[in-house]
Amino acid sequence: MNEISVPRPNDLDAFWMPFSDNRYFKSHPRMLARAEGMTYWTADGKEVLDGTSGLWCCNAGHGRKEITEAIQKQAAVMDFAPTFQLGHPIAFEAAARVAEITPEGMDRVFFTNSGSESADTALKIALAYHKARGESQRVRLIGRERGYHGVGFGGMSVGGIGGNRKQFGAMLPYVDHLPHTHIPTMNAFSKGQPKYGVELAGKLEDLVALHGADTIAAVMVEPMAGSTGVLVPPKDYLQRLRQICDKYGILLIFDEVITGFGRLGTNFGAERLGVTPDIMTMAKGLTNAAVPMGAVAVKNGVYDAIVNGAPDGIELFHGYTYSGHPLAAAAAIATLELHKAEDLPGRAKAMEPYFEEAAHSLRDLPNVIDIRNIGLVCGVELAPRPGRPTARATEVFRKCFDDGVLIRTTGDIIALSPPLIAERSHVDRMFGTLSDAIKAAA
Ligand code: PXG
Repeated sequence: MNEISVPRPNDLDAFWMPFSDNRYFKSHPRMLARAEGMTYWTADGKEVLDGTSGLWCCNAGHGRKEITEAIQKQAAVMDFAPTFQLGHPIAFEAAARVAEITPEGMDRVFFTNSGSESADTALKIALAYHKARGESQRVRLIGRERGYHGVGFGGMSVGGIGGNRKQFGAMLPYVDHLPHTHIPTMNAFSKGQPKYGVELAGKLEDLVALHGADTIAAVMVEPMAGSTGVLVPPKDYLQRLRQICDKYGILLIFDEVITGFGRLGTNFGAERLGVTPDIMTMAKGLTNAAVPMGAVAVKNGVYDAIVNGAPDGIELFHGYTYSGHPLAAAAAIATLELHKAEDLPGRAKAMEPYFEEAAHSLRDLPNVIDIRNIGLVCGVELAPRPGRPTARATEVFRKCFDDGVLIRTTGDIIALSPPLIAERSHVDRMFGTLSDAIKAAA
C-alpha cells in the first residue's frame, strides 16, 4: 500500500467542512484514507465496514477496478470538452445507457454534477415545459415536509427541512408543501411499505383547491425519503399522487438521488413502487460516486414540448460547464455495466429479506421506537435523550465507528444503506455492532 499523507491537526483549518460540526471534528478528527469493496480504512489503518455506501452513493462497493480504469483511460484520451454547441461521443453513450434503465418512455437525459443541481434542473424543466405549452401561469411548485432535494435555492425551497432553510431567509416564491407520510402511531415497525397513510396524498387536492390547478407546475417528492430518516411511502400513496397529478395536468417529479441505481432492489424506485413520474432526478450511484455526476431523465413528451416547440436556436437556457463531463461519463458507463453484469439491483433484492430480519431483530433493544425498511435500506429510530435531541444517536454513531462500522444518523434516526454487494456476514456485523452501541447508549 502506498504511503498516505495525513494532514497534521493544525492543517485542518482551511477546509470549511459541509454539513459538519467543524469545531468538534477539528478537535476530534476522524479521517478515512482508503476504501475497497465493503471497507474503509482510517488514516491510522483501522478497518471500518461501510454501512452507508459512503453517503448513499457507492452502491457497487468501493474501488471498483472497472470504474477506476475507465476514468483513467478517459483522462488520458480527452480530459475535457465542452457540451455547449459541441459534443463528445462518450456523453451521448452515457445518456443512452441511462435511458436503457429508466422507465419506458423516459429516454431523454440532461446531465448535471450533483443531486442538488439535478433537483433545480428538474424544477426548471417543469416550468419551461408549461411555458412552452402556453401555460406560463403554472409557476407553483409543491414539495413535501421532510423532503430533501439538495441545497440549491430550488431544492431547498421545495424541500421540507426547516433546519436547512432557517439560516437563509427568503426562499423561492410560489412553493407549498404536502404533509410528510411518517405516522409512527399507526405504522411503527412496518416491514416494506406501511399500511396506513394513502389519504395523505389526497392533501394535494386541498392544495389544488387552495391555489387553483392551473397555477401548479409540478409536485416533487422522493419515492422514499432517505436523508430525513428512511420514510417509506404508504401503500398506494404514490399511485394516488400520480392520479391527482394526471387529473390536473401537474407534472410529477421523483427525486431518485438515493432510490436510483439498485437501492430498492430495482434500477429505480419508480419500478419497485409501481409509479412512473414525468421527470426523475438522479446522482450518487450513477457513477458509484467515483466522479461527481447527476442527471435528470424526462418523458419524451416533456423533451418534445420544450425542444420541438422552440424557435430555431437554443431550446433550454440551462446547463453546466461540466454537463456530460468525459470523466464522469466514463465512470457512469462503467458503473452501469457493472450493475448489469453483476445484477446489483437483483442482489439487493435477494438480500432484502435477510437484511429486513436483521434490522427488525433490534426491535426490543432499549429506546428503539421504530424500525422501517425497504430494499437495502433501513431506519432505526431512537427515543431522544430528554432535552438533548440527537445526543443518543450521535453516541451510537461514535461507538459504531470506534467499533469499526460506519452508520449514518439524522436527528435520532440511524440509517443503514450498505453497498449492494453486501454479504450476510457484513449484514451480521453491521447489526451486531449497532445493537451493542444502542445498548451502550441506553
Ligand atoms: N436529492 C436527494 C433525494 C438527496 O438525498 C440530494 C438531492 C442532493 O444531492 P447532492 O449531490 O447535491 O448532495 C440528495 C443528497 C444523508 C445525506 O446523510 C443525504 C444526501 C447528501 C448528504 C447526506 O442522508 N442526499
